[in-house]
Amino acid sequence: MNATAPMARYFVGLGSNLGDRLATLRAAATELAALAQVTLAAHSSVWETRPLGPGADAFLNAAVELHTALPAADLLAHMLGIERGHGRVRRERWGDRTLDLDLLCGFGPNGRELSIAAPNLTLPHPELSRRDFVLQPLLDMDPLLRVHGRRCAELLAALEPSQRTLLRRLPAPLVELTRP
Ligand code: A4P
Ligand code: MG
Repeated sequence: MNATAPMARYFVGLGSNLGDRLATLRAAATELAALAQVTLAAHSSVWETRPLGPGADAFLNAAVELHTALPAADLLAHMLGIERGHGRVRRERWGDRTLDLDLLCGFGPNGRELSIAAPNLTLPHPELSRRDFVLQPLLDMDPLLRVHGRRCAELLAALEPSQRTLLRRLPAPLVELTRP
């Protein structure tokens, strides 16, 4: 990679409600961090959440901040590869899943929010502002983050009780800190 290539900031949501959910989220975070030309800059807490939609079992949700010069479409392609590696089979929309990786939002090297409306990629993620299980992890990493020009803290505070899914913050971190 060109060391001077301009970096964008991307936020990726992780979700799992099948199998060993924490092990899956941790493996996915490690695999995202190991992608060529990608740096893991921050990670949220892990949250247990009530399933929104037809899913039967509680989810674990988290998010990470990645810095990269890759275009958003290339990052999404890598994310879909990681999902497939965890046995993700696409069945019903919003249904149960071993691993779901969503590209939540991104900011260009100038700090400006990226807005994309391509057939296979919408950015910011269209459901972001209605989901506490992505807004809260985003706030864990950056309490001042703004999406669609609005503070995530405001979007979270505006959610109706029926939209709220957060059950508890896990004491276990998503990524173990390695001490020198
Ligand atoms: N795609 C377009 N834009 C994006 C983007 N910003 N990020 C396309 C990721 N993918 C994007 O995705 C279908 C296609 O969307 C991809 O191939 C990509 O090209 P998918 O993951 O197969 O579809 P899905 O996940 O079944 O549906 P959808 O609508 O993406 O569901 P979500 O939004 O992922 O929600 N409840 C709790 N508590 N926690 C959860 O994590 N997750 C869902 C699924 C439902 N309920 C939940 C949770
Ligand atoms: Mg998805």
